Amino acid sequence: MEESKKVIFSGVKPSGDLTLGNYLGAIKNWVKLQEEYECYFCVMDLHAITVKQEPKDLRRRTLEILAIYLASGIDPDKNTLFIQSHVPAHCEASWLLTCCTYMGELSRMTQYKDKSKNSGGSISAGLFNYPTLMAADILLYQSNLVPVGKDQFQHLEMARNIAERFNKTYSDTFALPEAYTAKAGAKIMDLQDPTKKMSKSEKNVNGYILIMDPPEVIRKKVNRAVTDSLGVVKYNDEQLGVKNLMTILMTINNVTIEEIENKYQGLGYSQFKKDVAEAIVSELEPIQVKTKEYIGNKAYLEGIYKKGSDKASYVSNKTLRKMQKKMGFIPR
Ligand code: ATP
Ligand code: LTN
Repeated sequence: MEESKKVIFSGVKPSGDLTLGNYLGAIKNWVKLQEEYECYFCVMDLHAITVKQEPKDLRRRTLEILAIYLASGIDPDKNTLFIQSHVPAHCEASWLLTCCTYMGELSRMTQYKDKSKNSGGSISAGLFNYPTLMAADILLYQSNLVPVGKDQFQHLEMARNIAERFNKTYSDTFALPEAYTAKAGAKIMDLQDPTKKMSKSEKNVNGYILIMDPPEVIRKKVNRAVTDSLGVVKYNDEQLGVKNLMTILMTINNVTIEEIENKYQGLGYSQFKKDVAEAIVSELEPIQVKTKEYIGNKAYLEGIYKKGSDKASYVSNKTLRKMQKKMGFIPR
């Protein structure tokens, strides 16, 4: 029975403190999937260093992300939770896949184009090669589904193409992964510029809400969120700021567009914003309390990531050995 469960792989990279976008677009959905699937949830620290990181911040954030996974309700007994750099197969497989990937396809990636614009001229080769490491993460576990926000679809498509190419060249080796998105929360936008996604790498702190932001900061940021002068709470592309706040409310409170539009008819934005802020606060506060408890218990976290990397190493090495054998490497 256990063997027949479909496999899920996903992760967040510790390149900044996690935002409400990461929570609603990714982590919150994982919690719902853990009963039904065989899940691997990873902290993608190797992906974080594609842009410059302060070592002590990387260390702190790596453990904080693991604590946030647990605090959000991901059960370490039902899922494999681990840190990417603890499983060397990811780097090894990534090189093999790099040699099955074309420069042309890598250079078309939107994330690469966006991030290289902001890197001040010195773009690491890692940033360019990022999607092949991501393909390795996914393919090593024979993943069927990858729950990610919309911004990652292009990378996932690429992982699928690489898998198909490898299967065709060397015979069937990888399951073909598919993106999995929940209906709501797939893309939470920046509060100051609702044409771009909420990102932990954004310079303007008012653009994002962090999972660990104190309640008064959350209230202030929502209150300052950009809206418009129309004064009606309506879900449409003319009012991107309002639309984004509605998406947040829908995702957290599980309500429909119509319910929100009806409730705020004739009320303007002030009450609406207050309610959005309270919804966020009541969703995040219990997670913040638990996250702090887990961070205070390093030995417990260590037990989880060690057990996780043992399991992940075992599973991923099986696939890696197959890849090596098929490509013509002498078995060790
Ligand atoms: P950065 O902004 O530094 O590139 P990121 O937050 O986009 O980081 P990750 O930390 O790797 O990148 O993202 C982890 C997950 O969170 C991915 O599945 C991604 O799709 C999702 N995610 C990130 N931002 C948002 C957002 N604004 N809305 C919905 N999902 C998001
Ligand atoms: N690329 C993703 C993070 C990431 C990931 C993965 C997500 C790295 N490896 C494997 C799902 C599966 C991002 O930037 N959000």
